Amino acid sequence: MLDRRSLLAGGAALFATAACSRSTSSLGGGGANPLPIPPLLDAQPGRSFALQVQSGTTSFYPGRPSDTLGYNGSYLGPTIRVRRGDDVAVAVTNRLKADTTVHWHGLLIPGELDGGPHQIIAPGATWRPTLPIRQPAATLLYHSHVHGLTAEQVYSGLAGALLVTDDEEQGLGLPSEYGVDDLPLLIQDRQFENGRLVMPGGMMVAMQGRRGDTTLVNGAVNPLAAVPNRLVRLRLVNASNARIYELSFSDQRSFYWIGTEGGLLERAVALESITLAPGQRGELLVDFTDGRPASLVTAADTNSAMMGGMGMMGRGAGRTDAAAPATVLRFEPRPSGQARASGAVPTLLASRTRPDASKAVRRRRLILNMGMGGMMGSGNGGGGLTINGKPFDINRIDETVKLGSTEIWEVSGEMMRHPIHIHGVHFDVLTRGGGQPDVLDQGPRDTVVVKEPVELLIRFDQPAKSAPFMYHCHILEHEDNGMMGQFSVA
Ligand SMILES: [Cu+2]
Repeated sequence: MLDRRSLLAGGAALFATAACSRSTSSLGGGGANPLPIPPLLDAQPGRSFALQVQSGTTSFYPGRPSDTLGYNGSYLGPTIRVRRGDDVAVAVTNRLKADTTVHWHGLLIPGELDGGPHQIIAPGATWRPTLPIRQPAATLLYHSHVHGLTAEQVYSGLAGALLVTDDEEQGLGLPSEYGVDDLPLLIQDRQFENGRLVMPGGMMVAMQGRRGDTTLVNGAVNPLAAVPNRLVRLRLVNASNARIYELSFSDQRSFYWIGTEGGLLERAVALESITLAPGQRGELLVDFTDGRPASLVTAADTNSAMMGGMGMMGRGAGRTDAAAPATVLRFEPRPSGQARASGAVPTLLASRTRPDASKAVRRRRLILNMGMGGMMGSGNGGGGLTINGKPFDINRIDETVKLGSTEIWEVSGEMMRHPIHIHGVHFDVLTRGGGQPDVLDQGPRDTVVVKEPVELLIRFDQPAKSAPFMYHCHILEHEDNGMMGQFSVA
């Protein structure tokens, strides 16, 4: 049996050492690992930050090192914080033996700064974009987006959280002590064999996306978060390759949903569960003042292109339990010693000007195809994974959009649920399946799940002329195998 007592023996200790105010020695909890808090890389003082893309080893289980990738560390990366209004000078150095890119997922910046497949960073090279931060406070993420290797590089660890802050957000009195009552939570599923990370492959992976039977938060298995017994802000980031989580608390407590990919909602929404697809983020306020422990749990993974579910078909790694319900993160509230003056949830969070549907000048339709070719589509030449029947071609611009215009994109997906992500924009969900959007569709978005057609109202305010923007399925194996297109904005 694996000894899960402590993560500290392994290479992931670099995160734990950065957990500053959290005492790791105070965490008992019978086999749990203290939730690692990624180091905070605050770009505000110098309006700059640097990332080293590197390989290393990480012991998810003590004494069982796995080969992994990370930014400024062996697995995942620091939490980068930038401020609205700043121009942030970035240096990303690639210490890998392979090409990589760093995509600023959700940042509204011109195409040549986006970090997509066109901004390759060769081994040994340094990429130096300057990022103009001009959008409201939000929880974003950054990750590899080198075409054909995105899924493998993200699975190996190339992802991190990117926070945008501004005066309006800071004036709300939301929980804001990083790592204490304001927690970034990167949720991932991974497959282990004998305690070592393995990368499932084969036809099922190409078809369904790479999934695993173990849930990690911030790189820790079986994590436990000690939180103050007050209102706590959770910044959920689905950094998984393919799994859609249906998240709730083990004691069915309700919580407030306050933010989407694009930033804060206009009003907090009381919920008991929330769905989070790969690439999506959700900010929650959870009240721990009663001091009672609770677990964030996920329902079974039902997103499958196969009749009868994944378990019938076996899996690349020979496991059939990756779709099971799982505990994601346990919380243990502790007396915080300081009574928080304003523990209340603000009624109004943000005001925003929504795009006007009557201003839409054009309608486009995207169908995320799997076809029967998807059955054979294990990589190149299978042909089933496309958008509108066309597999991704980096030399083809699929759509040309006028800068400053508003459009309606109708997007649907075949055979299973697909998270569509569009670079360089935020959008609103106008309709879903021909009717009203779901409660969970509201707010400014950059990634939404489609199967039934959804109508997205999009304003294109960022130029993409010298390099195009991408739109793609955020099941990374679908994206790598062709379910991606590109558009210019000029
Ligand atoms: Cu897909």
